[in-house]
Amino acid sequence: MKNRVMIIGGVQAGKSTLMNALLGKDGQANKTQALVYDDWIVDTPGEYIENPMYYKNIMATSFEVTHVIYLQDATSSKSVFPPQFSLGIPKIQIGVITKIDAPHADVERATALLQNVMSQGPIVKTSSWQKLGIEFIAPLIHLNSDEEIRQFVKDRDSPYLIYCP
Ligand SMILES: Nc1nc2c(ncn2[C@@H]2O[C@H](COP(=O)(O)OP(=O)(O)O)[C@@H](O)[C@H]2O)c(=O)[nH]1
Ligand SMILES: [Mg+2]
Repeated sequence: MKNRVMIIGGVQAGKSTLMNALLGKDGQANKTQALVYDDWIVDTPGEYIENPMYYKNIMATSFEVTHVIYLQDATSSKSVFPPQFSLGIPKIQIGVITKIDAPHADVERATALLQNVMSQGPIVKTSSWQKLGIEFIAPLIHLNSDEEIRQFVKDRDSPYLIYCP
């Protein structure tokens, strides 16, 4: 299977804007009403994670990907994920924090929220608007083990990329 990532996160958290930034597409992201497949990324509607009725759609879609991005909005004080949600999806996990440029962004809070979702793994701190941190995401999707990812994070030595715990 070709390496591919599914992005999950709340409504308005910045998933589609991130997808466009990763694919080099500019302009406003439309409201995501259904799964959107483009090249190596699958974008999901925020409703999929906000309403447990749709968890089965997340599970079904996960069979089509090698990696999952758990996305946390830095401006939000709450997580849309149940605790340890990533344990239920046997795919390589990547945490992404969005909107770190925003005036009310709290990156430490977002990091703590993601650590309740993911047992371990990389966390990328990003701004799609200011193009911060996003350059690390495509290379991470090419790596096929947590060990390689841990080494990648160590080698980059960047404030925008950490490995947890
Ligand atoms: N400050 C800031 N706002 C962003 C960023 N990325 C997205 N947004 C805004 O957040 C809102 C939701 O974005 P969208 O990508 O549609 O979220 P989605 O529902 O998760 O797909 C929009 O108003 C975006 O312009 C960012 O990097 N910084
Ligand atoms: Mg969207």
